[in-house]
Parts: sequence; structure tokens; C-alpha cells
Amino acid sequence: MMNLVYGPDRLKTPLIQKGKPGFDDLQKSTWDEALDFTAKRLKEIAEKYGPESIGVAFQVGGTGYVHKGAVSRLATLAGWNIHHAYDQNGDLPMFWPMTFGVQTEELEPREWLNSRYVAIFGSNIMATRLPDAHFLVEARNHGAKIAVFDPNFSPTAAKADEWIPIKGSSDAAVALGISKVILDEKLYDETFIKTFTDMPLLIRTDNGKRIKAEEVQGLSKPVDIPAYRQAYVAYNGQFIAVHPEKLDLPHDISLDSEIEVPLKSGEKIKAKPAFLLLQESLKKYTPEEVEKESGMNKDTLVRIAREMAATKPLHIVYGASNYQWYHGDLKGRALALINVLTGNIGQSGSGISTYAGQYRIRLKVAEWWVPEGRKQNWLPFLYMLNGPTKTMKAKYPKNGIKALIFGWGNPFDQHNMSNILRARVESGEIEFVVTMDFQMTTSCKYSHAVLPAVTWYEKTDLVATPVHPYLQLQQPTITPVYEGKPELWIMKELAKRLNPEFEKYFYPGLDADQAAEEAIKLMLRTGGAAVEGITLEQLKKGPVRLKSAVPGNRQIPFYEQIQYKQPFPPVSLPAKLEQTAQFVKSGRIEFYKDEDIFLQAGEALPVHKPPFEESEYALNPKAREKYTFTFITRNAIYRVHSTHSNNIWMNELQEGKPHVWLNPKDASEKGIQDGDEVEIYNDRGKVTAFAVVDPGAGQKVAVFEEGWWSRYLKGASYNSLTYPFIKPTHEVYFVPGMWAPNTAWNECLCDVRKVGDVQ
Ligand SMILES: Nc1nc2c(c(=O)[nH]1)N[C@H]1C(S)=C(S)[C@@H](COP(=O)(O)OP(=O)(O)OC[C@H]3O[C@@H](n4cnc5c(=O)[nH]c(N)nc54)[C@H](O)[C@@H]3O)O[C@H]1N2
Ligand SMILES: Nc1nc2c(c(=O)[nH]1)N[C@H]1C(S)=C(S)[C@@H](COP(=O)(O)OP(=O)(O)OC[C@H]3O[C@@H](n4cnc5c(=O)[nH]c(N)nc54)[C@H](O)[C@@H]3O)O[C@H]1N2
Ligand SMILES: [Mo]
Repeated sequence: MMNLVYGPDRLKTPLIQKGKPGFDDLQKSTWDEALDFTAKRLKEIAEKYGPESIGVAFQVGGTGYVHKGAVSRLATLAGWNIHHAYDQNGDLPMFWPMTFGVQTEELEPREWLNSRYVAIFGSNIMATRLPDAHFLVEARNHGAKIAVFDPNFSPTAAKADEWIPIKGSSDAAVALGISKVILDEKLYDETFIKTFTDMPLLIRTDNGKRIKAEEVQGLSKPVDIPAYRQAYVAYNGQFIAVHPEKLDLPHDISLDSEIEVPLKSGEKIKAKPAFLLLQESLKKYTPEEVEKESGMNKDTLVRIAREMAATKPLHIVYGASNYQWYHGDLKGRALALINVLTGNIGQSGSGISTYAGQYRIRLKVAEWWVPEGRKQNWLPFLYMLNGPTKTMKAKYPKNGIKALIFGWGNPFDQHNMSNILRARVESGEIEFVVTMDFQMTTSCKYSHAVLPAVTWYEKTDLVATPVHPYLQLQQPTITPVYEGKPELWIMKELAKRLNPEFEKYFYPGLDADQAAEEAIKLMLRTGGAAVEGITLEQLKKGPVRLKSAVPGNRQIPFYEQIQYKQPFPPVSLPAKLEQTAQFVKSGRIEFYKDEDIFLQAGEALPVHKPPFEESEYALNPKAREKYTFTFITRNAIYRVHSTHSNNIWMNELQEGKPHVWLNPKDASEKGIQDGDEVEIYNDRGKVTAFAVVDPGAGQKVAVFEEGWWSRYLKGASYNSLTYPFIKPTHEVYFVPGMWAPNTAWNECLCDVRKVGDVQ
């Protein structure tokens, strides 16, 4: 932290670009000059192209409700487009809305101690969840079994009872193989799946659609159903209209018989319960077949399936690197199936969790974030890079994005195709970039105005993230150094220059910390059940546990759904229930998706699809022969993304240079030895790193630790290799940061060669 606060890269004053962005012509200015200049350019751009052509990104809300809220507040007033961090970062696990109708859920780490089996699929808890890692060790000491599925021998694999190396993005094959054993050997919890899932609901065999109650002779739609719900049909000798808000189907409901259904139209159609379709579709996931697809030994697969079904509670951790693939949604749906078939949801120590990214909002923030109920504009970042698609539901601004305002992020290193982003700024296609940071990052260099912010030790804020269910006050421990200012102050100053009417929304007359306290009091007053009764005075003494419906305020996802039979989904703030409940109209956990795009993709049920077919090979068929390595960019223990990239002590631990991990077989085929300087490249870009020849690295992968600033990479961007693929099933709905196209960092092919080798 000393390095960040006082180090040589600390921004001391505002800066204005006097030359071409990217070429170090930033010059010192006063706050007035920088703010006047920024406001003038933003006004000009808004007048010329419309305010929606200005894009704003402010990263993860839960780590600072006040200052990020201030940016949202101004963006809303000014009519700018907001890029939600969740999909921009690739952290949005799309299986959640698809299956459970929520944005995300997770078991708090204290609950890990109550698990008896923890199956970790590509999450490197020992390096990327440092504050929680000890709970995993303790869980194991308490007798829980830890199994890690990962192509690479990670620090977490090293602490596990068992490491199961599998091929990249083969997790769905493994999960479906496990599910098949569970079905074949009748190890599933039949009552659970009849009560809480869509497995009994009838699907037409001719068109793959769920049958609606009102279509069937003798049935009608119950009258008390909200518009965002749908009543479907099940069968137990007679047809039943399944009420989407009552989880009370009779136990003799059929799961596996094909039935003829008389429709009101006079037509008779064939139908099967989703369960039967699942059984049929799992037939191909035999242990032999899964071994071929994933490399996992077939006997191990059967043993693990039996263990998982027999050891309760079972907790599955699904890591970000693992869902940051094109078919990450399918992998999540397949993994969730294991928990659901075995009834491991909604109980202490059980469930499926995705710990990456702390996006879920914990309290109602609208009063502060969205002044006077105004409408916000949202545009997923991938569209900004990729351009609009035919199937998109989000609204693309008619002139595209012409200006960008960034805070809390370093997209010119960290985000998709950073080289393209750089080129667009250099060419003037993106006309204006503003960055708020406290360090001279690569993104500052590509900005037209740099506004110096302060670190989290220099300002008041409110923090509450999904994984740790506490509300915490962030209190300044030092006064801001140099000319750094908190974002709430920066927004106020910008607001009044954009439109004098706006100033009143930012507590004029108060200093930044006083204003922050007012915003906190407002959010405590209007934040809803989770923060009811919590006061600023209480927070000044220490963190306060958020209120929940679980005894002891523990965090166990879907506790109310399972224990009190409430319909799915629970509310995901800040969205309204009707926005997210439409994702699972049946009010149940849905494994069968009948929207047209899912049917067209052959993804009505969770299936395994090999990587690259619909992404890299579709983009460039030659990639199949040309680029046979996968570029896996995992998170480094030495940094938090690019933050601390410049930490001298951390860099000493890494010999001050980036590394790439290669399997010995691959290295020797390429004539690469340990310590050699290596180029990792594809048609889009290139990065160099020093080889670590490691038998723990999977075959045909180049593992690189993301987060290096360009200046440690000879000016290159490691994200120049990546590509903004958009998967059509992510476009079925659009609710910002909840159902939106997610970035797939690891869906990236490359080749490697020793520096100096002839091409
Ligand atoms: N120290 C530190 N901690 C961090 C961060 C940081 O930068 N530094 N960043 C934070 C953030 S924002 C995030 S999103 C999280 C990310 O944290 P994690 O979810 O742990 O993600 P990664 O470290 O990228 O990768 C975890 C593992 O996934 C494996 N993997 C890759 N592809 C596959 C696959 O197809 N299948 C399987 N089974 N495994 C695969 C990789 O080999 C790697 O070992 O970490 C958070 N914590
Ligand atoms: N290829 C590839 N790319 C990736 C990933 C990957 O696995 N592979 N991981 C992705 C993921 S999961 C994530 S979350 C993103 C993260 O990407 P970013 O969000 O861009 O994260 P950082 O690089 O840490 O940049 C954070 C910046 O915010 C600044 N900052 C910190 N606190 C404050 C503050 O209070 N105010 C202001 N104004 N600034 C502050 C820091 O100095 C730093 O420069 O990267 C993504 N990029
Ligand atoms: Mo992340």
C-alpha cells in the first residue's frame, strides 16, 4: 500500500493530453483547467453524437457504494451509457440466470466448514481468495474431502485430497458424465427434483417447447399468476396445470413417460417430461466417452460420481477462469445439475458458488445511484468493441461510443482487444477518454484528461460484497496526498460544469467525507431489509452483519426457496423481480430452456460442446491448424489484476518479469527450455514472457498470469490476443449485468515460439 500511496507512479496533479494519446504528452494542469476542459469536450460530444455516445465504466459497485454511486448518479443525469463491469470483466456466470433466475449466489466461506465434500472446478482459492483460503484448509481438517478439477496443477490442487487434471473446457462433459452415473444408479433425490425443478414439466417432442396450461384441454391458466410467470403442465395419470408460485406437485407425478396431450385446438401432440429428455440426452456421456473428451479416467469418474452422491452436504465451486470460456454457461448448467439432482441446494454447507467478482448489490441503492427514478442507459462493453449484433436486445447508440470515462479500472491493459481500443483512440475514432485513478496506468497514458483520485485509505465509503455478508464503513486513515480527490467531489465539480442544475445532487457545501456520510445515511434509510436498523454510528465501531432470512443471518443461497418452498428466483438487486423472474417463468430451477435461440443452438438442455468450434474456428477456419495452444490467463497471487503491477517487492518475487507456463512435452517439441524468452501470438497480437517448463501445466496450454502493465511487456498488451466473442444465448434477454453477453478470456487460441526462432 505504501507503494501505491507514495510510490513513483502516484498521480500528483490533474493532467491534460497535449499530443497524441499513448505517447506521453500529458501535461500538468490545475483542477479547474482539467475539469473545464473535460466538461467542454463532453458537452461537445453529447451535442454532436448524443449523450448516449459517452460510455462510462466504474467497476464493481459493492466495493464502494458511495463513490461509484456518484458516477452512476452523474451518468444517469447526463444520459450517458453505462458499461456494466460484470460482463466486461468476464465474471458474469450466465448459468445462474438461465438455471436459477438470479444474478449470482454464493455460500459464505464460514459455511465451507459445514460441507463434507468440496468439488472445485477451476477456481484457484489458495491464490485468488486469500482472505478465505484458510476456511478451505479448516474444512479439510474437519474431514471434508476436497477434489480439484483443473487442467493445471494449481496451488489449490496442491492442498486438495485429489487433483483431477482435465482438458480445457471439458467440464461439462465431466459433469454430465457424473450426472449420468447418478441417474443410472438412481442416486438422485426424487422428491427434491419433483418439488423444486422443471424436470416434471412436459415438453412437446415436435417443436421442443414447454406446453402451457392454457393450451391443454380441460386446463386453464390459474388466474392469480403475475404476467412474468407461466403455468406449464405435468402429468400423474391426469394433466395438471403447474402453478409457478406454488412448489407443491404431487409425489406421484411422472418423470419418465412419454404422453399424448390433447390440445384445445383439437390437435394431439406427443410430450415428454424434461427429466426423460435429460435421461435420453445423457446417454452419450458414458464414462468411456467422457474419458475421450476430458482426459479424466473412466473409473475415477464413476467413483467420484458415487462419492459426490453419497457425501452430503456437497458444495461445488465454479471458478471464473473456468466460466470465462465461450460455453461457460453450459459448463455451469451441467455442474449445477449435480447439486440439484442430489438435493444439495439451500442447506448449510451445500450449493454451487461462483466467487469471482463481487458484483451483487447488497442493499437498495436506487435513491443514491439513480436520482429521482430516472432511466439509465446500459450498453455491454462487448458491443462497443464488436459493434451491434442482429440478435442484441440492448440498445446500441446510433453513433456508437465516441467518448469513454473510466474509474477503478485499467482497460487499456485489462480489457478485451486492448490493442484495438488503443488504435481507436489513436485514430480519433474514440474522440475523448477520461480516466480517474491514483496511479499512472497504461489507461492514463491513452487518456485525454487524467483526474487524480485517491486510494481507499484516503476517503469515506460504504462496502458490502456478496461473499462476505457484512456492511462495512471504509474510513480514511490518512488525508489525501498531493492533489488527489475522492470521486464524489470530482463528479460534483464535473456536474456543475455540465449543467448548473446538476450540482444540487452532490451535496454542495459539504466536504467530500461529509458528503459521503450523507450518502451513506441516505442508503441506510432506503436500503431495505438487509440493512434495516443499521446506523452510521454502529458502522463507525466495526462491520455489521447484513440481515437475512436464514437463522443467524447466515448466507445460504436459496434457503427460503428450499425450506419455505418459495418460488424461484429470489430478488437480485438492483433489478425488480419481474425482470429476473422472466428468466425462469416456471418459478422452478430450470434445466430445460425453450426460448428459440436455445433450441436453435441445441442447448435446450445442458450439453458439452468442445471449445473453439463456434468461436475461433468460425471466425477463422485456418486457426484449427495454425493455432493449437490455448492462451489461459489466470490471476496472479502477486497482484490484483494490474493493481500492484508496479510493486517492487512483489516483482522481485517474480524475477521482475512475466512468465508463461508450458508442459515439458510441448516445450521440447518447440525447442523451448526453462527460462527461455518466448513469444505467445496469434493473428491478433503478441506478447513475450519467460518459459517455466512445468509438468503441472496442461498440454497445449500457454498459462500466462494476467495483469501486467504494458511497460513490463515491451509496450505490448497481453489482451491483444483476446477477442470479444458474443454468444447468442447471452442475448435472449437483456438485464444489465444479469443477462448480458459475457467475455470469454480463455476462448483464445495461440501458438508459442522461442524468441529469435524463424517464423
Ligand atoms: N491474488 C489475486 N486474487 C484475486 C484476483 C487477482 O488478480 N489476484 N482477482 C480477483 C478476481 S476479480 C477474480 S475474477 C478472481 C478469479 O479467480 P479464479 O476463479 O480462481 O480464476 P483464475 O485464477 O483465473 O483461474 C483458476 C483456475 O482455473 C483453471 N482453468 C482454466 N480453464 C479451465 C477449464 O476449462 N476447466 C477447469 N476445470 N479449470 C480451468 C486455471 O488453470 C486456474 O488454475 O480472483 C480474484 N482474486
Ligand atoms: N486476458 C484476461 N484479461 C482479464 C482477465 C483475465 O483473466 N484474462 N480478468 C478480467 C477480470 S476477472 C477483471 S475483474 C478485470 C479487472 O480489470 P480492472 O478492473 O481494470 O482492474 P485493475 O487492472 O486492477 O485496475 C484497477 C485500477 O483502478 C485503480 N483504483 C483502485 N482503487 C481506486 C479508487 O478508489 N478510485 C479510482 N478512481 N481508481 C482506483 C487502480 O489504481 C487500478 O489502476 O480484468 C479482466 N481482464
Ligand atoms: Mo474479476
